Amino acid sequence: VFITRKVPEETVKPLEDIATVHMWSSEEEPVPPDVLLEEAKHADALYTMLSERIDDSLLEQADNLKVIANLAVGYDNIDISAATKRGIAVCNTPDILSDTTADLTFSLLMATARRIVEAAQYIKNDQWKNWSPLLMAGTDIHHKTIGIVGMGRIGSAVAKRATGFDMEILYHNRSRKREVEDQLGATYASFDQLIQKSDYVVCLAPLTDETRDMFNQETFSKMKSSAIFINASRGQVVDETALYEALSNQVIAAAGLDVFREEPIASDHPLLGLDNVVALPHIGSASLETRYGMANLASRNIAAVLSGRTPEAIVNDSVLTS
Ligand code: 8YV
Repeated sequence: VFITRKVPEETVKPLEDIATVHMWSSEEEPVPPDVLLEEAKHADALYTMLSERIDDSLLEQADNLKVIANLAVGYDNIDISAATKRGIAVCNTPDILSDTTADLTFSLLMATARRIVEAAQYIKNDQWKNWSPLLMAGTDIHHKTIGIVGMGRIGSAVAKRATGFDMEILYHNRSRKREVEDQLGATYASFDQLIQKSDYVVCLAPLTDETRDMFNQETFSKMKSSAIFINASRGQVVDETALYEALSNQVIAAAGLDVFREEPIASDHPLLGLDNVVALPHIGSASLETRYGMANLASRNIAAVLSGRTPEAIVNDSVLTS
């Protein structure tokens, strides 16, 4: 088993009973592509992160590979059809991270609306010399309209949190979700209706050919000028140049971003220079409880496949029967 990042030792123990485990242990440097390829050529299992691209040319040389376990619910870093055609199982870590990611998404929405980061920096910079009625005045969250794009497990958990703030909930998704309509009072909207009516446009959609660049100059221009855009899914759903223009020219009011097109982003990234942006380093699922839970699940997924059992979370289950 080759693990592409340093994960907690204790979560790897069950794997060490059944396999030889190699782990890339540098906290500073990602695994170089040539090391990944060399390890992949001999490995029965790859334990990967979003940062590693697992493409057809790598898989072609990975003759022994039986399973790839991603430490993420998303798997857009892996060529699923190339893995499936070679009978390689691709596993992920769904469910366990939904509430934690929803907590972060809602925190980001609140931090952006109420200017929490800007205000905390203001006081630390010793700028708080006086008080005025509109000092660091933000915008309300309660009783506003939230539009959730991507009503999957994380989207539903965000909608649930929004009910506690008496928000009106709109959602857009590939398919209607009757349970969020019946249980949380959410209303289905077309993408255009949602972006036009929402005070908070929250993207939780996976990266697919349909969602790539779905937030662009045209979509930002249709949003309210008071709208706040929150992205906790994938950076590639956003045209960042268009977002920068929209935020600089008050086409929309603010953005809270946990994800970027190229991660990690450089400190001179234009979006970081804007006061109306709250930026986070892709920490949606980063609570200790959840990251340990995800790591244990990734190990269990690998152990299951290598022992001929059905893993708890598999993306391409057709390989189990083929
Ligand atoms: C990742 C995520 O797990 O699960 C996902 O799809 O985006 C995150 O929770 C995290 O960035 C580690 O790869």
